[in-house]
Amino acid sequence: MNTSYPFFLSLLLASATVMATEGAPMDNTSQPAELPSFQTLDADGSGTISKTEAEADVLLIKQWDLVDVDRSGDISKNEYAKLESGG
Ligand SMILES: [Ca+2]
Repeated sequence: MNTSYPFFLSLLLASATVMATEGAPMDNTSQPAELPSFQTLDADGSGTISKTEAEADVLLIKQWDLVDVDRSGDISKNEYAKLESGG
């Protein structure tokens, strides 16, 4: 039985580490993940974020239809501010 002990112990430690990582106290599921600033995404400085510019950020392009509220095809500063504040 002695020979199997170290293996068992390392297994125990490994699963404890996984649980510690997964059980982190911060729960971000309902919050928008970190977003770049409007200025960062508005690469050409036009004052709106085009769909091409939005492609620089996976999270933004995923939510494009939600963010582009008026379906103008661009994201205005106001629309982006709403996304940043969580809707
Ligand atoms: Ca732009």
